[in-house]
Amino acid sequence: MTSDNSFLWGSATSAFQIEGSSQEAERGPSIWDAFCDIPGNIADGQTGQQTCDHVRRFRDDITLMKSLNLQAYRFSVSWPRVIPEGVGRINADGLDFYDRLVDELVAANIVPCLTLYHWDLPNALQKRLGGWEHPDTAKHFADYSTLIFDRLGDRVKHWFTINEPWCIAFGGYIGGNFAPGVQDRARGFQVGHQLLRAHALTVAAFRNHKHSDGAIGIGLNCDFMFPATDTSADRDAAQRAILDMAGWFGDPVWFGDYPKELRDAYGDILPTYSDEDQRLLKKSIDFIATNYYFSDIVRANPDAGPLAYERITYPDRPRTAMGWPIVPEGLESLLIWLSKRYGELPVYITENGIALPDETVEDGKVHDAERIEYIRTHFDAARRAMDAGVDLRGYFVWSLLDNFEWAHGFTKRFGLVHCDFETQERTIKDSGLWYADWIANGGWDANESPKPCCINTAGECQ
Ligand code: IFM
Repeated sequence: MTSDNSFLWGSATSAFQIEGSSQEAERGPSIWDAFCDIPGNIADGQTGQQTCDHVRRFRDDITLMKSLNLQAYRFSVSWPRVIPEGVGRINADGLDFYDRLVDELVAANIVPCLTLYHWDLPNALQKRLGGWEHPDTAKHFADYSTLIFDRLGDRVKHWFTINEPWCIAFGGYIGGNFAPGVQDRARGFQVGHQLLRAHALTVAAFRNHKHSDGAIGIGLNCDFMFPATDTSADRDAAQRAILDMAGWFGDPVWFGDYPKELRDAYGDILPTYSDEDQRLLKKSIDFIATNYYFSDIVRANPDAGPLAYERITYPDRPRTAMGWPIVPEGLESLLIWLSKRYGELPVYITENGIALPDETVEDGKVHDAERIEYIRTHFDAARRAMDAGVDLRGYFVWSLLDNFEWAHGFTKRFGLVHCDFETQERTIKDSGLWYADWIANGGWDANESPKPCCINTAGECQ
């Protein structure tokens, strides 16, 4: 993504999670607004109406980014803020907001990295077409994306089409804990299929655009899977589990089709691409972008679903407030796996971070030593992957601000900066101060070897 191979230290957010819908630059409703309106869907009954009120406070938030010494900021554009019904009428105020945001980032010498879709589909498209299940939604997405290329492409050179298609398809249509709350595997596969078509159409539009002098990719979320034992049965099962998650979306955007293992296991419920779709999908990424939070252990089990594997959570690892085990070496293994499979392209870690319980502001400070430890051990894991040959070009800590954590509402805090959702007061946490120093000091010390991970795949200290 960077033309000169320089490394970007950044942080990330998304539109629905921080912007609020304030009167200024008012947005149309998204599927997440509709989902929040159904009692029981969001842990604390909260909504995305105000969140961090970033639309009105973005200048102050850029000042905070400067205090953190961020070199890059990854944010998403809200499709329904720009085109309230998903097609047709453009909300000039909405588009202006992103124009000003990008201008101010550039003026602050912070590289704007733009995600076109982070889960907030215009609800009008859900109601009228059935959302991502309908092939026309992919075309409408490419048209909306072209509008953004037209308006911002002179200044934005770092693009992501869709953030975490796995979460959209699996969480929204198989698990059902995300909008729109469906539980049906075949429909989940159809949604994944159309998301990939949307990505491919958008990348084709980008590559034919007058502002195509940037780079574009898709943000994949991948847990890593370590085999439970060193038997070939468990090793193969772990590979199938990785393909089920990372390969579901990673293989099509590089090879032009789903992994054979998925096709063999799922059969006809996995849709088929036309020749034209395959042509557009193949090599439709300029870099690998991955979001990493944790890993699991995998065991072969012929009775456990079509791919015959079972995921087991680490029994003895410390856990985050999300209940996720802390497995830094999984990031190292994931980066190596992705790089080997997908052409040794440049790689970006587009999200990585931790939610902690009970964070409070005392005397203007938030002491979050566990977050510093989490981030530091993951930075070291990334560095080991670089030493093993991965062409890593950037790292975006999730998240700049505490924000609306989807079905968890405001109960999980991921920020480097604490946000009081009543007063909107921001407080830089100890981790934010630590990260500012880390960036100012140039990241890993060139003379310092990253610490080896002392914990093996069984969770024991070696
Ligand atoms: O907050 C989310 C983000 O929107 C997508 N990736 C995972 C984060 C933490 O759950």
